[in-house]
Amino acid sequence: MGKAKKSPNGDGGAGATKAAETTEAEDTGSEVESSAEEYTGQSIQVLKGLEAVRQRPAMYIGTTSESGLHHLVWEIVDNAIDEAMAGFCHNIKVTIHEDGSVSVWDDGRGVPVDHMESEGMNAAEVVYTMLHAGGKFSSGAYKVSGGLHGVGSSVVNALSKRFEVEIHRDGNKYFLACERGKLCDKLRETGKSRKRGTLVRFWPDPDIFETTEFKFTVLEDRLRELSFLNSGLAIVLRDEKQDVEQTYRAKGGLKELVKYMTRARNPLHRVIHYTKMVGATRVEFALQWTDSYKEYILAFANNIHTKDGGTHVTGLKAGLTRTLNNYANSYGLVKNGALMPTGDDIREGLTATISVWLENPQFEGQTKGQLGNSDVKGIVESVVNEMLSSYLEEHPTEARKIFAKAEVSARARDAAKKARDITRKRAGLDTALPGKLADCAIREPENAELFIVEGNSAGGNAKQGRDREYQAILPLRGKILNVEKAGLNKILGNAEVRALITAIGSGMGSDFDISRLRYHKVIIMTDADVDGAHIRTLLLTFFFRHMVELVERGHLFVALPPLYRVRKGQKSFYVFDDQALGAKTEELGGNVEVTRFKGLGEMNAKQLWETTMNPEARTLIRITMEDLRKAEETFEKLMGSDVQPRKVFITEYARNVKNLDV
Ligand code: 2B7
Repeated sequence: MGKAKKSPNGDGGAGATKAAETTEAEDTGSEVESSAEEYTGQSIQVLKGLEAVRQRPAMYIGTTSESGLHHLVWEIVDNAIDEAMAGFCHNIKVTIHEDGSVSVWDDGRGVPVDHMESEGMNAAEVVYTMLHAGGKFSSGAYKVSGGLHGVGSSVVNALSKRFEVEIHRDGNKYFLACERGKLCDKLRETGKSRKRGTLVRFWPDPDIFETTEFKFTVLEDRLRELSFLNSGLAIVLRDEKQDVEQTYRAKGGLKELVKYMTRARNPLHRVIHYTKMVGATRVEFALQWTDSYKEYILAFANNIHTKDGGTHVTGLKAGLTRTLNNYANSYGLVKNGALMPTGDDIREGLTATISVWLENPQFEGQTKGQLGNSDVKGIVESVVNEMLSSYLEEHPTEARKIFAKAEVSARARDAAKKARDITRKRAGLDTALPGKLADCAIREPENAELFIVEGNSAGGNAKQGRDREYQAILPLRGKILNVEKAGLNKILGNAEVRALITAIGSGMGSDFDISRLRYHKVIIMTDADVDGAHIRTLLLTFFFRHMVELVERGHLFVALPPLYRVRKGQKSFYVFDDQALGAKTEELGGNVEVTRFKGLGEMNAKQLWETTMNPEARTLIRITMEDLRKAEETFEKLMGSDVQPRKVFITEYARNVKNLDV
């Protein structure tokens, strides 16, 4: 529904009907749409009246699917709601009939039936057979309940194979009928009546709609909502096919809507509910805080749910913040050094509804789901401020509860923020390099390598054996923390982990920044034993959790130290597993001296360089995401209480190395 609907027939008037006839005679149909060249001013002229609606129904009701079908009901109901808003109608009844039609009855004044000189037609006929008859009948303050601004009735008529109106007015009963938008029974008096009101019944045109079956459940939700929005109005929904009937009536208006919304939660107080007129604008709001952490704000403008908020919602929020801040200040509720709750803190646990009525609502945004009238913000803000301040003054107990809730939220928010700040800071923004890092000379990360070495003695050997030009050594003492189990704060409290993060330089988690990486090769160098495998798994888990990009970009490696040295005479060979040992021994013809390296510390600096650190001879394994996932899986095994699978894994993992060197 948009302003676009006005354009094809904006001038309205009696001519429109004639033009509609012309259109039908020529049956321009879809040609008009498909041929851009023929889409001239003249063609546009031809597309007038209700025939235009039939040719482009989607332009008027959005779609011809089920939702478009139900839209027909809303267009009619909107007129009844307008009559209720004007104060003349108290009952609306919507009936789904067995023959597939829907009727809407309201007990308002009844559509006028006088002859209109200007149109040469009866007023009721004008209302139902001409586009844009709406303006001519405007009388109340809010002619817009969201529909087609009074054009709705004629649009529904155009899209119905049959359309009937019965008017009860001035003691008489009147009737008119149309087929596919064309008047077939001119308005006539059909008898006396002691009732007042309008009855519209229509049969949707199956040539237009994909489905013509109305659904109770679809109608139900909106009618209930309308009853909350129009306090006191009784809306009956009846389905003759299923013989079910439902009455919606909310004497308390939005207050009852809020109660309905918080029915499953624990409210801190009774619903706060106010209504006020400011000039021609009516503001109604209802509030209730519960012990939940969520915020629910439901907003309406002229009965339309503004799902994307808008100026009324901004005004409500501003009013809430201002009022509660003022209240806290005047009662000295915020102690020295304590935090003033923010708007978000104040709205934690709040369920609120706001409904505004204005003469000219502007619906904005992609789906027109946002109220745009800028003056509404200030109006709502001051209404909320005025009403809520006096509520707080008069209800000190409730006021304290509401404020206490906001305070708790403020403290929680502050604690969360502090934790985040510490994380950021610790995660590498403090750039002082750790004391135990033996850094390399070069500053170009592309060629620099960092060896993470377990234990001090291995660390010492690595420092001596390395090429200090481009190789840095970071010895880690003892087992690094089990990052799986510890919280982030605890992890960052661990000096070893902090040294690691700082040395690598790129930060961690969401603050990870690859451009600050200090070494393009980060190499884990641990013993070839069970402990070494364990610490390696812990490190891999840490990287997976907090620096996954390091792995994704291929910067993480595991160094593979030899397991044995095989010596024959003056010659030494290093082998990496039992299989290789057998092969080598065979090759050398037996009579060899075999040394098993239990740890890196058993190798001297020269041996460490020759076997594990020298790019010419070493074996590095680039860690892949797949490896990380495996480490992750095996982590369970490692950390579990079951000893056997742990042992099996460690032995396999430590030895089972493929994808050699880089
Ligand atoms: C803009 C047009 C559509 N209208 C009136 C008066 C009352 C009235 C209506 C209506 C839907 C289903 C039953 C005004 C407004 C036409 O002008 S439409 N009631 N109900 C309705 O459509 N219900 C009216 C001023 C004085 N007397 C009557």
